[in-house]
Amino acid sequence: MKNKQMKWHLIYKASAIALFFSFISCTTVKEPKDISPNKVIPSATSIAYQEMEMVGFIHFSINTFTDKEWGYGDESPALFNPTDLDVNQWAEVAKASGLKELILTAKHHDGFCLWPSKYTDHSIKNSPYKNGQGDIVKEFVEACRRHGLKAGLYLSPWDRHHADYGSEAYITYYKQQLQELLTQYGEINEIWFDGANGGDGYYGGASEMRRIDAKTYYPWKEIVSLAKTWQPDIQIFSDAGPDIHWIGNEKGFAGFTFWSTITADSIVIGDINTQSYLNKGNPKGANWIVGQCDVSIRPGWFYHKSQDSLVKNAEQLTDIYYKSVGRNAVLLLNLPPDRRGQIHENDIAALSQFKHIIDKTFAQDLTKNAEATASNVRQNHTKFAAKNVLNNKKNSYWATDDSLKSADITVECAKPIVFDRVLLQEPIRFGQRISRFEVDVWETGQWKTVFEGTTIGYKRLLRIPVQHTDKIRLRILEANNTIAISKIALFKADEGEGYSANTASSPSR
Ligand code: FUL
Repeated sequence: MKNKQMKWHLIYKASAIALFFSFISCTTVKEPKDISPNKVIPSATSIAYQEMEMVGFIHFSINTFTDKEWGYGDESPALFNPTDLDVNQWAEVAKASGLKELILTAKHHDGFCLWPSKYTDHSIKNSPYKNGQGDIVKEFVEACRRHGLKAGLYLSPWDRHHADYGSEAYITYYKQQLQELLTQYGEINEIWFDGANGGDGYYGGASEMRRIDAKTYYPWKEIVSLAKTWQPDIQIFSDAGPDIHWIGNEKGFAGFTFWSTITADSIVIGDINTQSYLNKGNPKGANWIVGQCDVSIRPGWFYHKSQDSLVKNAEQLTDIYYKSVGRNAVLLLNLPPDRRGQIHENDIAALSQFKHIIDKTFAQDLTKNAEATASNVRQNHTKFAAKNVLNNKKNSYWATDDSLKSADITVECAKPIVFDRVLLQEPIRFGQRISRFEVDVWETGQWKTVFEGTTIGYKRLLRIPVQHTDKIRLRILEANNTIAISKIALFKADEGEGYSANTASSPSR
């Protein structure tokens, strides 16, 4: 009897458990899978780098004291004598201007080293600065850390001082210096390999012309792998990446069309014929490499007193911002310290106005309380809902069903708004997809096209004439994979931008 009771008890228990589980599986709606990624997608480190948006350059070296842009290589280290060097000021100015990283010219083309390298005497150890006991790389990296900035270093491959430049011995020297920089100062976040290479120079007294074969002289693959061994998370910049690439000009402008993909193997570092390729990227590129737009706040990369009145003003800096950050790239803005060793007051004034303008323009997203609807929502599921483009959740996005080649999304505000800036973003963790889009506004009972665009990528900022409307529509016309958008936001430009798409000769460019 006892056994029979036990048996019934067990059967009862088992069916209750089965019932419970079938109830759970009926009521839990399974979250659909994300859209499938493109063949080429960014690493998490590349996304984090792109999200920094603005980083800074510090060109400071012997040229600061000789009033040159490119030292010949015969300059005496005794000339390097900043009277009131303040690395904290560099970091404070950078931080206040919204830059997330600084990159210092540890060695420029003239070969002078801002750290006491044990492989050369052509360095700070033979300068009056701190009686030859100084190490500006160390001071710089520590100041960046103190201020929560990432720290990067520029080590010029070209060296107009070194006697062995052009031979194998120099390559050994170059690797030794790289090792010093990447192993003696804790975490270094970026290393910058400049493309300028070969020409006349001092070369240990030879004073001659030396040309190298850019294709074969530097063992770049080995250098990159050494750098990654010494600093596993470092981001490496060069014309060909592997992590960050030059944008093809020194004006700070990415192409109107700009893809984050290129085929790195097709690029020879220092080859000027690749400038247009680097400026546009390549939708079929095999590698995801973040585009970086370098530009100086002054005409020169180094400080020259004669350029104190030629500092780019806030309007010019804002224009650069739209053409770099606003075109899916990262802005690298150079702030050259003067002979004191400090960023000049004029540069600080321009920077703070620039920051103020950008902050004001983007302070208020006018789509607050708006609704979004789309011509198609993937699987009709809330995970891909149109309204996802309006929230600030990092990973949410609107997507369509796979079969669609075009689609549109409409944002309707609760009341009419006045705006002239549009922010668009793609969820780039799945790759970069959009290659043609248009933006329309609802005006007197019909749609009017106000912008015709190509790429979007991580971030696209559009400057359009002032619009008064309550409805805006984004039409995606071409994409290389399932259509997806992560953010749409609308803003009214601060007057300080001094740019009006109404009067600009080519509003969309
Ligand atoms: C160039 C160099 O020749 C300039 O002096 C500067 O350092 C700039 C950032 O890169 O190629």
